Amino acid sequence: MSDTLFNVSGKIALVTGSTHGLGKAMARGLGLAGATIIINGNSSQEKIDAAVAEYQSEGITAIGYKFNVTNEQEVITAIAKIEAEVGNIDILINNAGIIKRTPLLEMEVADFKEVIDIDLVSPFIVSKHVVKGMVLRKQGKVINICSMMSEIGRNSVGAYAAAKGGLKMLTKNMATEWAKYNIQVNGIGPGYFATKQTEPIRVDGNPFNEFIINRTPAAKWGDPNDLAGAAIFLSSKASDFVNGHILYVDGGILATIGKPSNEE
Ligand code: GCO
Repeated sequence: MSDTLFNVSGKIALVTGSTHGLGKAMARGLGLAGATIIINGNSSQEKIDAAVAEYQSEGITAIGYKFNVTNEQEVITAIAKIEAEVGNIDILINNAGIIKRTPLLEMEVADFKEVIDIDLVSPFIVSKHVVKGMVLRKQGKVINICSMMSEIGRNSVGAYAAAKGGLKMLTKNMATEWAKYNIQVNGIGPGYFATKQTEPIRVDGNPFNEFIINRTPAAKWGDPNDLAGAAIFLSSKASDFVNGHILYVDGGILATIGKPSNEE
């Protein structure tokens, strides 16, 4: 029974920003579960090729496409190409994102806008063009990668928090508009994970490292592979009546106010 419920084999999943980090871990999880993975990145073809080779070495069917998720024309062209060369996209994970850690009073408007553009506007652009096909087929799954910062703030990440808070509401609105086409739109809200993006705040000796471990009931940084289960659930039949939900995978951070550092 659960075999069919959580089955994603044969499905085609586009994961934006999947050459590294959380996107890669989620794409890998779906790939190991039998989905065909469309890898996307925008930095270089070499990086995409290297990621594709890595996925393939694990027996995953993966194909790479380089395009800029903030450029609507590039997105339209890439999606048409993917659909012609690989097939219809069943699952879209809007994962590509950046962070700039700059206090608001010191932040340039251009930098603020760049974060909003990549983290909030691009999920709109990519979804708009992928979902058109899903509407025709009356079936689809969209997962927007949110954040702890969809719910709470933190010094220096104002633009990112504004984008991720917006992405939570965009998720709810997409769910509202598209549920009638049998398209489920949900979010995953990762807590603090050990990735390259968090490396600068995770290094030993940085007080933030100890702070996060103390702040997280599970008392550790997450392993990116811990996101695979949530990605599979929200990509499969098991979530067919789950709409507009943000599934936080955070070791319990949002469940608690935290504790003083001298408390076990
Ligand atoms: C930060 C982090 C964020 C978090 C993440 C929490 O500086 O606060 O780097 O990116 O890792 O988004 O959900």
